[in-house]
Amino acid sequence: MNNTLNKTLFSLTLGMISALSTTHILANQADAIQISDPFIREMPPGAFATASFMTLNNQSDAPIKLMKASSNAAQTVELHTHTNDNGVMQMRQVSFFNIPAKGQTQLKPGGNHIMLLSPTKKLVAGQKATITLTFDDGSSKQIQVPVKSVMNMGGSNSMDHSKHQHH
Ligand SMILES: [Cu+2]
Repeated sequence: MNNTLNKTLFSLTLGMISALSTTHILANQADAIQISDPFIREMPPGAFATASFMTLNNQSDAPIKLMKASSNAAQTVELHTHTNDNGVMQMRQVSFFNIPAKGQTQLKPGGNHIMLLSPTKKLVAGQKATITLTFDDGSSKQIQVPVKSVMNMGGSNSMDHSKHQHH
């Protein structure tokens, strides 16, 4: 009786170990994402928002979603994209950015970006802010992002992206 029970437990344990080792070989998603060229656009005087741009490289064999971003420099951080409605560029909040398997997603002016709303400090070129990126497996990555002044993205209203070049 005891012997049978022990054998059952033993095989159950073996089964669990092999299940774990086959499904958890990969590191978490945050480790599979490499960030290149991150920056935050310097805030023009009087602005109440700015944006961060970067390239997200996915080194894993599966697509990864960036679900959320937060920062020590802004009260609200949103994932935004641009849409072209009859020639009018508008920003829209999206629920995630997809980063394809073995591929990359570029966040750039006029396209996808991380919106920093209600900054908690003035973001001036030369400073750095922390941005935390959270992926769909719940893992997260913290990066130090330099603030840069980007001349050709000017305009007194930081929400106005209409000056971007069009094809
Ligand atoms: Cu935006």
